[in-house]
Amino acid sequence: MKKKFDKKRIYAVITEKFCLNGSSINTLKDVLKAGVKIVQLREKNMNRDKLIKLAIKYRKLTIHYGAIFIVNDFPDIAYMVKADGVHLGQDDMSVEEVRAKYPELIIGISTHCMKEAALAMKRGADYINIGPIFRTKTKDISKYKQIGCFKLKKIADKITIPFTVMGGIKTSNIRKVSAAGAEIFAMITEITMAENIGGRIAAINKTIGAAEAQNLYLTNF
Ligand code: 3NM
Repeated sequence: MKKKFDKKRIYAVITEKFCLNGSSINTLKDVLKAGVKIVQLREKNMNRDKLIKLAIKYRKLTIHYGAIFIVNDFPDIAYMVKADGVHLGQDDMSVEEVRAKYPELIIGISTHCMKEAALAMKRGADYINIGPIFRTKTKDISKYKQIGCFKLKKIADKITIPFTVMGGIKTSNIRKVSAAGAEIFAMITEITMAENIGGRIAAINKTIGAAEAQNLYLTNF
């Protein structure tokens, strides 16, 4: 049955070349042991057989730890390894096509402005990512404007499906992003380049908890 993509706070996106320890699987293990409940396998240039083998390992481990598993870019691989979902870019197969072919998959899509976000909602995405919020060296974002927290709030207010935020999200800016309406934080390097992944995730969780408490206080004030 299709899983619900709901509030899970941390969305860890793993690309092996950004793993400080050099291993996607060891990074995944640390992330899952630390309690993260959504992970994405993001490998744009990996040999297909290698990616499938890696995705099968991801599936086994994520089931063991009760985490949602999303595959970036490849709906066929997501389906083949029984992942929970697929994350699409603006240039990938459309939401409608993926939905028709693989109705069981959660479908997420990257969006970079209100217009793309509105279109993704209209097309029936299960969740969207909004980004890049801040500067990041992890992906070439030169064709996109950084969204920043002011604009994020405007977009967030109009979104009626779950959304994640990405691009330069760090423990140090989570409070600001949370105050702008974000509830699920997608991160690559803040997690995968940490020397102590478990410790970093504990710190992120603590920061999100404090930010949520502060937001609640301000709304009830
Ligand atoms: N997508 P980091 S930003 C993969 O805005 C990706 O769509 C983005 O990496 C988008 O957490 C991004 O290390 C890179 O900044 C995020």
